[in-house]
Amino acid sequence: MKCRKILYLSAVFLLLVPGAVSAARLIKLGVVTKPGSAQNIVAEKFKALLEQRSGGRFTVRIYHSRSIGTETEILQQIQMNTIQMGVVTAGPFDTFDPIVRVINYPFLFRDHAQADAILDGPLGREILDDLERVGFKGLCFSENGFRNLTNNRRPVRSADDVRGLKIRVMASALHKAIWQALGANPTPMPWPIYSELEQGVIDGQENPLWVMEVYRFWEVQKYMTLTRHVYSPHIDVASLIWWQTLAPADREMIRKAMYEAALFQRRDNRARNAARLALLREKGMIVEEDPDLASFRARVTGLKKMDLFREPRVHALLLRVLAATR
Ligand code: EAX
Repeated sequence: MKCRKILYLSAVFLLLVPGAVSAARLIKLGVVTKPGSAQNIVAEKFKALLEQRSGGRFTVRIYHSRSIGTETEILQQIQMNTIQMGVVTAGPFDTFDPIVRVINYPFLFRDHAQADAILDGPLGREILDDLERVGFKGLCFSENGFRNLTNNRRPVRSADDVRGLKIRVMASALHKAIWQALGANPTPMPWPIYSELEQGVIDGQENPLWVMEVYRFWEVQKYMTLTRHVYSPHIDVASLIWWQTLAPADREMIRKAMYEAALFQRRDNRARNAARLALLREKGMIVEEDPDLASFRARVTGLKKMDLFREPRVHALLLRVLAATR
């Protein structure tokens, strides 16, 4: 009898409280790279934290390995809310909002500590908030990492050695301009690029050390130069349309889970770089650890005057970030 009453009361409660019985809310989250990649480590950590903390009210489904398209296509789907979240390299954002070029500026950050201080601080927040104008809720930054050049033609020690190399770049106007300024022949191409490297369609590419490890680039690239020319964050974003449907407490829970996932992944990524370098050498790559970076810097200083930064708000922010990192 008592039991029946409870059943009845809970049924009434469930009818009266909309959402109380709705199935767990499904969050579709896109990354372009495969399991084991920097983006996936963020995504998996986020999934574990959020599902546990929400007591299963949220379920995160990760789409990886280009199963829902390139990074540009993932961003388009987030804008439309056909998927809700993404961990996406900052590069391809620059065709959506040119403000992102500011953080992809070459030789901007001295080291990880400086990158963290700026990106986790008010300047980083301004960039994240600016993304609302193009339909993204910017949550925080995790990392791809400092990018390094690899190629199959010759050892690269100074910027002169780059001349004429056919280098794959991301779908980013700034990345293309950087390699043009360096004298290379930049070729925009979406990820992944293993077969293009293997077939010699391109001579080289640039990415952080984890990429060379996870995608076995020692099999298709001979020379690596630790150029660290761009510090490449991921921007961890949600669809603004979707975000606006969430209760404030859920927003807070999601934001915190993603930030903790980002902090976890940055630490994890950095801790493994020394071993990666050793592995790539052991596998036969020839590594230039101490290139003539002054020659690289000299070629890219003109970029801040380019059209890429002509919008006043973008230019103003670039100058402030340059001043803050000097
Ligand atoms: O993480 O396309 C690229 O070069 C990106 O760095 C890619 O997401 C690999």
